[in-house]
Amino acid sequence: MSYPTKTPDPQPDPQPQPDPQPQKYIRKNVWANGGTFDDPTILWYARGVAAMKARALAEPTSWRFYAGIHGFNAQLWTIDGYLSSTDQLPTAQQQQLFWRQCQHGSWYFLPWHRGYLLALEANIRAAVIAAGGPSDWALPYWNYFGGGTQNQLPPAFASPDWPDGTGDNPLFVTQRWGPRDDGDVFVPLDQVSLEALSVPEFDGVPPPGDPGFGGIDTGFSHGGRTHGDLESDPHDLVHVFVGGGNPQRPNLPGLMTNPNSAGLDPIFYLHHSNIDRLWQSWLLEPASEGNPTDANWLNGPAASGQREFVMPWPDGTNYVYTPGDVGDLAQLDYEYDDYTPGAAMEPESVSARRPRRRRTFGAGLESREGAAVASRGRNVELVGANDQQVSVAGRAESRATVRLEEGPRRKMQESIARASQEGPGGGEPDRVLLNLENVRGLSDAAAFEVFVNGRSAGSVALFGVTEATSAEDEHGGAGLNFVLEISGIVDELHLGDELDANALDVRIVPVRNVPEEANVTIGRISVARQGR
Ligand SMILES: [Cu+2]
Repeated sequence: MSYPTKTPDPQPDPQPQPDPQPQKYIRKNVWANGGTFDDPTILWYARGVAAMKARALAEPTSWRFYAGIHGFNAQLWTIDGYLSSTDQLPTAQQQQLFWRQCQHGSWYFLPWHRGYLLALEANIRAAVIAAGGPSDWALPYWNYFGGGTQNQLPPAFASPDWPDGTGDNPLFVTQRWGPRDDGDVFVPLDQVSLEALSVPEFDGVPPPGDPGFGGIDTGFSHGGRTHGDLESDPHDLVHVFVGGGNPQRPNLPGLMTNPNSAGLDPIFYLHHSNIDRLWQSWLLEPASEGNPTDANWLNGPAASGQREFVMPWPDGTNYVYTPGDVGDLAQLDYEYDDYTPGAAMEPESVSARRPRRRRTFGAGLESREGAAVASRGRNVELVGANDQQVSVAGRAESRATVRLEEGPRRKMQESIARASQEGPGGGEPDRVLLNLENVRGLSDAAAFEVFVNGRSAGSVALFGVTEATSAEDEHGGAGLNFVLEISGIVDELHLGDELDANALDVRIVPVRNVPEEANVTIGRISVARQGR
């Protein structure tokens, strides 16, 4: 399909219009003009960031106050040089209202971050205008999938200097170590994918089922355990590949690597601008079922007595919003210049190497376009699990055997056999999901690729794991859960008559060094089927 580059304007109406359509701000690709300070959008972003950075921490429109809205950890900020003993923190009331708000592991992930970006953008724009800059300034996005060198950190962010050679480039941070922890910052395209965009449901089912494109139904969730499909890949992976870890100090994450420091890095907002753009790309996919219509999503957690989503606006007022307020881009004051998810994925990308169900079966999502699409089954059954905790350390692979129970395995195989023999009329085969349960550890930078019977099932990044491992965490330190769809792999095994073995062989391969001291463990590895 083709993607519109712009929302079409409504047809001219012969009747007089009381309110003309307000002009939209256009968010553009940061690489459109080479990603340097020659691009006025980037230059003015830098000046706006500098203005926010010049404000005191306790000022609601300061750079650090905004980072604290996402997450805050005094120890981490102090080590990284963003908090000193002379800083006055916001009052307890201010902190309770605004700070530690970010929504992860939740169906609120996308709408919360959309409002966060809107407010940050409004603050930067106000600073830009105050300095005599363009009144239509809009936040750019970093589309690492855009082809060519676009997976590299844009040059304006990579140098400590302004274009005139003087230091203090506000877009530069030292704690950005990249995927190899050596300071070379890029997104390795063989570890990320756009597979989330082919998931039809916004809200999925809790583990061990598919968490859906946008995440599972939760209340206010500052640090949820199970991330939605887009949140896991590419969102989490890009965070930890950009931030990396300090090679001199194991377990010390780059700013982007930990949710409690990510908002301090100016590249954060361009990454999230791209994630926000991909939400709209997904809505434009024929198979997409659209945003939730459930009142609990539309009205947000405040409707049931929990915290509200609220941002400090540049004029001193508060911007309070719900997911329903921000779910439809047509109702907002901005749009993107392009909704193509990724122009040129490298041929060696994970998604190209990974077997995909829609290629294996004629009854894939595409062939059902236009037909009355019955929503897919949401019944989940455990098919099997390994029998002990798995440790991951260094660069060494870890191995586990997942034994499959006779009954559920046969049901799963029968549904696949029916679908493959009868083609489009054979019904939707079971989806098969690999679960990494209770993943704990002290290195948010850790990332690994997971293989099932020698085939790549995708990569996961442990963004948020340190917090999820702490006993003070809202889930008592139970760790994170990861869900990888392995339907395509199981289809291949079925077609190759390799599925009769009563077990699957799972290999966990670190894509970067996992410090020994981080004690990264996977509580259990299991396989579930999801169907009718
Ligand atoms: Cu993020």
